[in-house]
Amino acid sequence: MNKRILIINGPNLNLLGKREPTIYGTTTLTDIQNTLSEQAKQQGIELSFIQSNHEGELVNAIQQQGLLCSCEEQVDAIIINPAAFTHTSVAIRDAILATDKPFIEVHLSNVHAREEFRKHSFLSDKAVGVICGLGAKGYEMALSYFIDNLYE
Ligand code: CA2
Repeated sequence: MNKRILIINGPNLNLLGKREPTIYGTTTLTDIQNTLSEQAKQQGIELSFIQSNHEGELVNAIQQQGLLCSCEEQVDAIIINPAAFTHTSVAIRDAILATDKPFIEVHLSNVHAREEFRKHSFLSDKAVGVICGLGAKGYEMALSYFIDNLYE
């Protein structure tokens, strides 16, 4: 059966490529999703995407796709850029942990080279891995990791 991976993007990431290109680059979220879809298609992996500016919507999507639907429909892994919710959201942490699925945390920017408050993440200690500072490439690397490791 094909593996499924959920790609989650948090608040304001819908603005990618349209504002603040010096920090977040010129690639749009649609560009990122198209590249990932192409990468996944070649490997027979099914991706689903959610971007939301609302914490509760992200929690609902994580519950729905990682826990509440039938076993065959559940995702096998999660790639998440929680954006600002990285540094604030116990609710997203709890939802992700409740799924018991492996996840990789991705950040476009190097959060450790920015403001102090960006150094703390409510997810990193439970992630399979954390990728930051490599721009859109970070999502591709996370997907590549799961492509190589989900079948073990
Ligand atoms: O570097 C990342 O990927 C972040 O998750 C991005 C978040 C930030 O709060 C995290 O600390 C690090 C912010 C996303 C905002 O995205 C924008 C994109 C274009 C223009 C304005 C904001």
